[in-house]
Amino acid sequence: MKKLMIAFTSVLLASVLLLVTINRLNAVQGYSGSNTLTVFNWGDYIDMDLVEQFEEETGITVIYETFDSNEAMLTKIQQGGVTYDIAVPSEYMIEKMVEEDLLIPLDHSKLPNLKYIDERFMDLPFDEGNKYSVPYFWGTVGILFNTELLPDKTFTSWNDLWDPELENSILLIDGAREVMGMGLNSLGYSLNDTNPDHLQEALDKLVSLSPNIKAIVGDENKLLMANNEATVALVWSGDARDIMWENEALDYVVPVEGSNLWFDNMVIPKTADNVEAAHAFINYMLDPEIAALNTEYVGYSTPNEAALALLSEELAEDERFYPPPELTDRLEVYENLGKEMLGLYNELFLQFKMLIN
Ligand code: N2P
Repeated sequence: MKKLMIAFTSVLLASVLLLVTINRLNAVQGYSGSNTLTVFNWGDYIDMDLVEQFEEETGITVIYETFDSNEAMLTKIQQGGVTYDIAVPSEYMIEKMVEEDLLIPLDHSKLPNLKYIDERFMDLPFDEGNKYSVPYFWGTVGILFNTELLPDKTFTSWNDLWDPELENSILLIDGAREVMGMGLNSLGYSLNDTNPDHLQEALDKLVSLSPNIKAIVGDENKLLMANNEATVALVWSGDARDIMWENEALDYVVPVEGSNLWFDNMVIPKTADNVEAAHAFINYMLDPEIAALNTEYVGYSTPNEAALALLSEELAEDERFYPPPELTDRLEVYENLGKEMLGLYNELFLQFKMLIN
């Protein structure tokens, strides 16, 4: 009997060990391939609880990485060292990535929730037929300012930023198109201008703004503005929305000369290792309830019509963040200006940055 007990216990122990080993192997396998999804997104641009929920629902492990400019994102994808399954570039960058053959065409049969996107945001010139990209968020670029700390200032024009009283006050986005675009717009030029003389003029104009610049920053701008450590910032609209929830003294305006209207879309880069899971993730993010929760969390404007209907009126009807066509009509979408021109924008911006930081 004792022998029988020992034999039985040994078999039981061996089975438990085997099970543990199989589980371990599965976990490791998850990280090395088929059950892993690598998402590459802008900083502060998703509700991580929703990512966790996706993992729970699908058993897919999400590896999440962030970037803070289209240019930085492109470099990482071109290097090809990481198997990014999803990226979220803006329109002009999508066009460039298609040109460089860096994207995989989407299988629309795996994206039934695409029907919830407002048709205004579908089939745009940078990706006709949405062959490669699906709308994620959209917005504008404008000025965020503190009405309590600057009670006598009004901000309607880009040129209001050149006021000598704003010495060492302004935060700028760390983006070549945004900052050069502001310089160009302040001179009455298009933010897609390709005349090198105009670009040089824009740089000179930016240089004359340098005494007023406090810093060129990434997502730290939120904390600095929320804590009254800076009074003015060049920002993307959704970041403004998010910071204004924290600090009620702040307001956001899109200057009269015009500005940028942008669209960030989800794409599957050629670096992808799990195209199936990438489609599942995109479709999940398009679900109206998920998109609504994500919108409430990040503050950006959703292109998802069904999600918008689930949001509070206060959020969905705020024209600062859901600007009417009269406003969007006078805004410009960045164009893909070609390698050389984008190189010049980057180079001039770098010259300016070196003066500031
Ligand atoms: C989020 C950045 C949004 C980028 N922090 C706008 N294209």
